[in-house]
Amino acid sequence: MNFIVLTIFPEMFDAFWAHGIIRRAIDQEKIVTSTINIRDYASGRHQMTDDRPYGGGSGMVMKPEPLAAGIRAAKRRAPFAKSILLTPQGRKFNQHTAQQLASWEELILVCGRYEGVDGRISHEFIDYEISIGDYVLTGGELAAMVVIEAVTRLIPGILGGEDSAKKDSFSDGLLEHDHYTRPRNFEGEEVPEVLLSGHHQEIEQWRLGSSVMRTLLKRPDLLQKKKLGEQEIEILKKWYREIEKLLNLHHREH
Ligand code: 4FL
Repeated sequence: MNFIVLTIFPEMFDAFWAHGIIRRAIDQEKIVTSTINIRDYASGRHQMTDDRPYGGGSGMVMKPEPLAAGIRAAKRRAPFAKSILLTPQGRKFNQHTAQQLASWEELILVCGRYEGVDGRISHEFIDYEISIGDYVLTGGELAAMVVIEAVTRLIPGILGGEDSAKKDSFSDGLLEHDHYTRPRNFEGEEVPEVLLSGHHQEIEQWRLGSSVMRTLLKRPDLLQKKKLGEQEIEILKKWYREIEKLLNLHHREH
């Protein structure tokens, strides 16, 4: 995958490229990364990249010429690239979008600053607009990093375990199960016995139960959307019966 980032702060990406999974992906030549400084394509003594909005109002707008020239330069480096603008107005980014983007060979990520970019850029130079959530940042740089990291993790051969990405939260519509490591007793709380048993089938059962209940408690919206399997329905029914028993007990007392 070839990622090209257009930004007025290319230095923000230096640390990002240099660590962890991104660093490893670059070293293993699974991804190629570069930045284009939008200011390099701005003209005039001050190389301004923003200007006051037509029609008045507060805030600044990113000028179209430097962005267009920067995107054209990126397209020369990556002729088949799709160009993505990071903006609060974009489609909400999720794991599914990450999977779709991972199937492209080349991506140009355009980081807006200020109040936004000139409308003619979004109309004529951008294939997709992506938001990472309903909040406002001062620029698209952090959003671009989020997208690059989520996509890079999905490239085959990058994660330690080949199937880790498949077992991740969201990939099957459920949250991950609880995880435990040593020590067995931490400040009075024990690791669930079954995880020490070595019975792989029981462990898998327990993990599915943990996933389903965690999702029910923390993200019920995910369960509503998901098509539940037979095992998952059984788990919910089991807990439903437990709750009913408790309620009946209390009912008798009151
Ligand atoms: C981009 C916010 C993507 C959320 C300001 C400039 C943003 C953003 N997702 N805020 N770009």
